[in-house]
Amino acid sequence: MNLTITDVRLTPILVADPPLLNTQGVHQPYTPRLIVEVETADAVVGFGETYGDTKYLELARPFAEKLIGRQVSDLNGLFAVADEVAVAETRVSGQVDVGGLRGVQTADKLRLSVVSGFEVACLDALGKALGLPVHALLGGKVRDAVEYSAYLFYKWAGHPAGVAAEKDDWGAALDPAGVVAQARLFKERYGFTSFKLKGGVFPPDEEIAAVRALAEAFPGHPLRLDPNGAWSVATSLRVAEELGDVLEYLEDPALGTSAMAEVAAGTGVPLATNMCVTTFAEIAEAFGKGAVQVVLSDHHYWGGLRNTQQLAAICRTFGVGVSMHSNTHLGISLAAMTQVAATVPGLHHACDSHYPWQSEDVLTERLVFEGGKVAVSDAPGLGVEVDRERLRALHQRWADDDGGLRERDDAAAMRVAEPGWVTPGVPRW
Ligand code: GKR
Ligand code: MG
Repeated sequence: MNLTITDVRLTPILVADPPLLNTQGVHQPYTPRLIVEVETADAVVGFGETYGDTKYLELARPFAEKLIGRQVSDLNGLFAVADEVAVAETRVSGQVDVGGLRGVQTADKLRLSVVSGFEVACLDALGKALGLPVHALLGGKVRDAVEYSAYLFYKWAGHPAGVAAEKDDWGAALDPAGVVAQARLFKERYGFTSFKLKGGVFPPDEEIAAVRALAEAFPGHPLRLDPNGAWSVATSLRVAEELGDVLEYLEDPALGTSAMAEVAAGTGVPLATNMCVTTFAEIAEAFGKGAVQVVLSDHHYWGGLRNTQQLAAICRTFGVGVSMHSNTHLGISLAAMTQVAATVPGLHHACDSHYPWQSEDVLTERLVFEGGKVAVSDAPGLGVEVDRERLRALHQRWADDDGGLRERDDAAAMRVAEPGWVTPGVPRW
């Protein structure tokens, strides 16, 4: 068996995304993703997926070149490659951005997001070469299915008139009744039994009413609300007080570790985050201050599946829960999330996934949620097959784009409907 990497292919794509609202704006009609392929000397091909904006692509290109001649089994070596590439790539050598819905964006996080795409592709290829599922390469599964939660969004019925977009059949959800109707559809279509509402869109009282309506419609089901740090400490505490009896957890109510710690000190409602603990460097302060009770890992920005396992071990050690964050992603990433989640002991909260919102995929067969769960594949690698024609078509859309869709920008998308829109300051309420 020859595990030497002989070719690496990067395919940026644009995939359809419905008009989902968040505190920064609205999703664009198409969103970028990057599909990574590594091929071995034995012609085994492994697939990975990561964020697809230009800054990721620019880092992935020199990274890809450096992988030729290395072994797909050399997963630790990927981090050294990332360091070499980043040193050469001066544009990402400092702080990249302090905002965003996924916490502070540092050069380190950008690098790790790129590593994750290659790590998953290498694991997929290695598994296929050895005839083993990825979960076996990660130490073996401790469950046969992984539970996901319905990811509810306030949304418009469609993208603004005149904007090229795919249609979706979810309808609008702009008030409590709309949110409940959406939740019913999620339950009907996928069997989800826990529900998360993306908040930070409307004044807190309206979102409290929506969660109350969910609690009435689905008594006893786990509920979460995530305003992406849009609230002050006082507002967060008021919402926690009002919804404490029905929330499984409150996700990133306020921005930053200090504010989260203040909220945590004032409420018994557990706090989850995918914004203030997004790198290993952020753990000590947040855990030391008791700022979060559940960390939502995103294997993309934590640097892959093995780093996700390490994060889970640290959380376990400190008595902090772990689950998974999701951003617009396709089936390759859902398969990767499912494989690693299958290996994590003590996964007590259903993972997030945007996948139901993505009507397009690059797989020959979409992954299926049954009873809100994805079965853990025991097939070699990730257990998914890529449809080359779909991949080509979605890449063509990316290649043809001249409208700025290659960078996800929710505020710019909102300005199409509301020309005066600026990203709201924080706290917004
Ligand atoms: O896609 O609108 C969105 C989400 O708000 C996403 O950007 C967040 O990163 O899903 C994420 C979250 O849980 O915060
Ligand atoms: Mg979140």
